[in-house]
Amino acid sequence: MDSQHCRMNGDSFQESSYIEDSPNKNGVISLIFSLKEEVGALAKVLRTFEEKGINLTHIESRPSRLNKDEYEFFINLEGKNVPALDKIIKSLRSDIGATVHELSRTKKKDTVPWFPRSIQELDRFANQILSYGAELDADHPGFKDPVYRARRKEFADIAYNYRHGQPIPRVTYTEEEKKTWGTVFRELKTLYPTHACYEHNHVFPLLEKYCGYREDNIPQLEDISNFLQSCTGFRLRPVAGLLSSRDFLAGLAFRVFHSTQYIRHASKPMYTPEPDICHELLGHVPLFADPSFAQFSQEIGLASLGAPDDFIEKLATVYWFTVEFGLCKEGDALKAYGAGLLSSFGELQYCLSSKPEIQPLVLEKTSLQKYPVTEFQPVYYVAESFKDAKDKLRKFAETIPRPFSVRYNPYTQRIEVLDNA
Ligand code: HBI
Ligand code: NLE
Ligand code: FE
Repeated sequence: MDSQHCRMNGDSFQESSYIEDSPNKNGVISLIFSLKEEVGALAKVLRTFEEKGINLTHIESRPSRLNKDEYEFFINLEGKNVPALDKIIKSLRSDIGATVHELSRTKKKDTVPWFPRSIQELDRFANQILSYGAELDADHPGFKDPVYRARRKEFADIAYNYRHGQPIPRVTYTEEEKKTWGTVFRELKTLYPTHACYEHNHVFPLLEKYCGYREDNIPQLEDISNFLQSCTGFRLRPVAGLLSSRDFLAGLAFRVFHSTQYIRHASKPMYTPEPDICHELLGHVPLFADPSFAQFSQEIGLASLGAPDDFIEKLATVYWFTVEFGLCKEGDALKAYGAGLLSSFGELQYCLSSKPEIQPLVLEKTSLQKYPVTEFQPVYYVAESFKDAKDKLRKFAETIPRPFSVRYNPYTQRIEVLDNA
């Protein structure tokens, strides 16, 4: 029951679209209902349960946060007589005018994990960072560097405090940070003409012209976000560290890319396993300015909404072998479009050498591929084109066991859910 108690104190319980995804094994059903404050209101409800012979095992109350003349009641009951319970819930709603949230029910095995329906709801991910947030892991090159750690905390705080719609705070980078950026920028720029895909090379000069991409300047997320919005509607929002795959992919459904703002430790400019501003700005950003790639990326995001965990894992793998480490065909040549390649001097050369294994992108197969996260990839997958990848992704998404389909309404910036039931 603990998770449900927590939820009462958190924000997510106010969301009526939330369906609890961990039904209680003991056959306990939890409900929250709210009632207008008046004499006998609760007694009336309790009598309904009594009449139907349903045993209440727990009850708590608190004033409603949404409606100040209402009270909310959290109850547990023995879930033995489910048909009777359905009737009670109906009657609470229609006869008593109560708002009822059903938090868990054993029979709901095929429930759907919560997902954001509006772009503002992405604010909820801000403090759900997996690792490397303000606290760095012990094997991180910055772990023993107190100055680097303090700096990372400053960046984490920007991300924690950020809300949708605000301008992204500008950062004054230190001389050391600019030097690290300069090294990465200079080396990569020599490889792009021969190793990067057409779209990357096409957009890069525009970023130099409009967004301050220079060897001696780390560009600002706000400027890039505005530029991307004018190209494809993609925007950036700052993030403190790694999000779960589910949260991260959900952002893409809204054409929102969660971007780190800190830079890698100065001791290792050529490769880092975690995303940093070099990776985001040199690897990801140029591609998000391309309409076809933007659409492909959003398609992965849409496929992820409300998908079961095992499917999220497959989509994360597809994301990995496309957006992060994808190769594509250009005539007879292979080029890199994956951001993890385009931001790593070492791996960008390696991926087009004869060393790694190259496979065609076949999502049924690609989505099951195991991969290392802290070294060069042994296998890469080749896309025919972004459009082809998007068509494949759509077909793949049709195999997700979801009782609904989704589409994004760019005018309202909301997800529309179309019931297939
Ligand atoms: N979180 N902030 C952030 N940045 C990423 O690039 C990222 C993430 N979480 C998961 C992830 N990437 C991918 O590896 C897939 O799991 C989607
Ligand atoms: N290895 C990449 C780099 O060094 O820029 C980052 C990859 C992030 C997934
Ligand atoms: Fe990335």
